[in-house]
Amino acid sequence: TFNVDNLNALSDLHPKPDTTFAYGTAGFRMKANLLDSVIFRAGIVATLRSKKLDGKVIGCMITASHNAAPDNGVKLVDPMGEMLEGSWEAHATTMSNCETNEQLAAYIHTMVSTLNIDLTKPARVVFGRDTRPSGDALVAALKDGFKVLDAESTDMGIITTPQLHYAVRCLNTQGTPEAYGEPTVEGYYKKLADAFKVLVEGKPRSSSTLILDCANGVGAPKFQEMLPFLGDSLAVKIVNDDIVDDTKLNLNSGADYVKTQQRGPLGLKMNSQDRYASFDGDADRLVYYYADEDGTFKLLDGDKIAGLAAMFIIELVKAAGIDNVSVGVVQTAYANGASTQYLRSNLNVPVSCVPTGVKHLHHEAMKYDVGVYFEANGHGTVVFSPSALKTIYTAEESSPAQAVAIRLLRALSEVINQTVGDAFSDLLLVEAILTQRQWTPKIWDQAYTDLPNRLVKVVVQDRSIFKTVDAERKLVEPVGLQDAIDAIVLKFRGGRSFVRPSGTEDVVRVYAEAATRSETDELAYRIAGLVF
Ligand code: 16G
Ligand code: ZN
Repeated sequence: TFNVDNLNALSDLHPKPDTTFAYGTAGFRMKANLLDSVIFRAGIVATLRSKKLDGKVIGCMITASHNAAPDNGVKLVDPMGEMLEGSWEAHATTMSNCETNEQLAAYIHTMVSTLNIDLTKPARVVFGRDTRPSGDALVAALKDGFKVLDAESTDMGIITTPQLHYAVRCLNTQGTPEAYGEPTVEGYYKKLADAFKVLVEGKPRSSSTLILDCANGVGAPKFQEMLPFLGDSLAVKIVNDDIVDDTKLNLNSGADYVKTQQRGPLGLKMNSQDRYASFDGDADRLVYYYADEDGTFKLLDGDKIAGLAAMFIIELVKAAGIDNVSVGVVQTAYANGASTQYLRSNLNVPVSCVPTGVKHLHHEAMKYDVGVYFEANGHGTVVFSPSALKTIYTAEESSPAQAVAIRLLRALSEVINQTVGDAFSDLLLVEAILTQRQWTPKIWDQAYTDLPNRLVKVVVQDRSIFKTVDAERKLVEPVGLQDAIDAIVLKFRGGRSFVRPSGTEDVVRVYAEAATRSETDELAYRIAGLVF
């Protein structure tokens, strides 16, 4: 089934530019005009992965998330909707860097023999893309990649990243006891909306308006498409929904802008009556915010969402009388110190810290019966173990209060996209909890007060010399630098700071937090000075 002439003919259509590629924490991501060969070859990797897994469906998502419009990228999705396994990221990297058709053919042969891939097995792939103008041409390259080893492919068109993850899991679990849902966007909307309706049933709707900034990305048309399924259970006003003028994508808007700038989208007039939320360009990140009475901007980021979700789930587990179900929260070093303190001391919930990147958080969260994980930047979800789901679905009520808690827990497990962080699903989760509690964002915000924090980028000669341990909280190389950092941090009240090389940009990031704004800024400045 592997015809080298066929490979050569197809590969000639997608020549490799003079660039070195790497499958990083967010897949391959760069200027779209460099991606043609990479995406063609990603199609081959996806095909091989599917054959290796006995024809299980593999997903390919063409997106560059919160990056600017000229960028694009590709991520592969494993059968249960999770990120591609680590060892295969390395294969994708090697294949993307083969210089000639001969090298490419040789590497395919190497993979087939070392990984024992049976080429007579079928391959099935499903793919989608965001709204970027480069998407169409890159889809064509991907399809050529599928032709190399005859993968059977399904095009889901323009969709959000989490919708693709959802579809992959649905396709691979259809007809099994773990069936996840209908593998269509309509199936996705219906599943989320039905669960949401159960979660808000009988509760008065908030009189304030939810204003939803879609970063002029795919979240806009897709959330619009979900609204009829939600009916009158949720009132939303969508803003930043221009996907025609592609220069507007993620521009001065969206979750990344709001989180990093600590302000609302440019041009959006905020008032203290309403609540606000922002998606990023592929709708896998969510942040909330509001304006205080005096007009001060207040951010409710991924840490705040994790705290809200953990609080609600812990109380439901207790009320349902299934205390044997363990709940845990997973964060990264970027989590605000006040949020970690709140989780540990107020909620008494175990908190683990892992390196940046969704796959680390997801993996760690699966160690709990119910694992809540969020990055401060708004990417996160909740995962339920099979045994937790079994307990939740077989629990028997001995009081009306217990019956309510069990019903809500079941609906929560349905409204949450357990495959990956999903802005739609997380938004419905937050709205459900606020409605259940009849809380305003301000009441939600009162759980704890964020310590002032500052994130600084430092451009260095060679970021690969920075080596971290302890979930990126300590540097072991360059030798001596951590001692210098510690000595400075000690001088600041409530001081905390760490330095790590970025996984997505050619920079080193410095994070600092301290008791006051000015002390935080000074701390960040002094640590950055050490790194530079
Ligand atoms: C990637 C990660 C994101 C992380 C970011 C950090 C995934 C799907 N995405 O975008 O979770 O926050 O990288 O970037 O894992 P950095 O290494 O440049 O700080
Ligand atoms: Zn994203």
